[in-house]
Amino acid sequence: MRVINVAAAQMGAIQPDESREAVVERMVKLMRDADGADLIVYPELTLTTFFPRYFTDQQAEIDKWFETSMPNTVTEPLFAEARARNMAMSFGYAELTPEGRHFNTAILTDKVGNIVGKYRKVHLPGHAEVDDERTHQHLEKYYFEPGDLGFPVFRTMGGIFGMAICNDRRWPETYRVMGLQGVEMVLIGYNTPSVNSQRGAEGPKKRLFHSSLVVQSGAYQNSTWVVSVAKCGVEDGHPLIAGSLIANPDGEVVAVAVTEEDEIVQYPCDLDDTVFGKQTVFDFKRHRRTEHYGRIVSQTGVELPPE
Ligand code: CDT
Repeated sequence: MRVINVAAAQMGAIQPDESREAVVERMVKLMRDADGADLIVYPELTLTTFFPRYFTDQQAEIDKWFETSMPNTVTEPLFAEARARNMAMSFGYAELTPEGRHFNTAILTDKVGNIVGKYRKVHLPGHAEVDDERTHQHLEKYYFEPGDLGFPVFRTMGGIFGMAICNDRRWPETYRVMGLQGVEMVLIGYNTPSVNSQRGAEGPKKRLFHSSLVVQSGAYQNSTWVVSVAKCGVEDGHPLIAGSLIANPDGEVVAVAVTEEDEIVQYPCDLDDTVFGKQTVFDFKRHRRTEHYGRIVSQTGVELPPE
């Protein structure tokens, strides 16, 4: 048995004027609530409101949402608490590199607070320019460039861990690239608006269904644990779905959030539960037929067959 006691730390709304210090206090409280956890996982862009809903062309206004180093003065108390509790952690934040590049990033630490993994969001949803046809803006393509690190996995705590961020969870390629590196637990944070900005009839029920569907199938098809963690509630009038969950390597939901607020969803995940699926139906080496998968990497859009 290789049990990792995992706490999915769902976070309720963060308002635009809420300070990073106040958010870190909430994160520390969740850490205390997750007593006994080996690993705590927070959402995408944990430290601020979901700012890509706002447009500004002022660089200083853009950059104020970003962290230029990690850990930094504001997050140091979180790292200290994690170290004191011997708890590994993962959280998302907006990263501004010394070269001036902007990424939607997540990190993973070991149990003594060292950063052992970094991931930069690859699949950026939304749009790069203000679109008045939508009920709300989702300007991730304006604020960030696509991640440049691929989908790496990291050995820590006796297992193999990977990360993905929000929209990445909807793409089977995300899980498969990590599955091909033997991933045993995928950590995902998200901010998903409760309503489709281009189809008002698509509300929270369907959005929660899709969120769970993709995570469960990613888990099953790669025989891996998946921890999927929301920032939710109503931010500045904009509702975000909750539904944080932990899926086992059979694709079953073993623990799920019941509120739309700060909440710990905890489960003892045995990494050895990934072995059976990886050695049988999803033994990639025996069963994959890569000679037929060329289109997956040679093509982005659809190419219709000849009429
Ligand atoms: N944050 C994030 O990636 N949210 C997207 C919303 C898609 S609608 C533009 C998601 O996939 O949940």
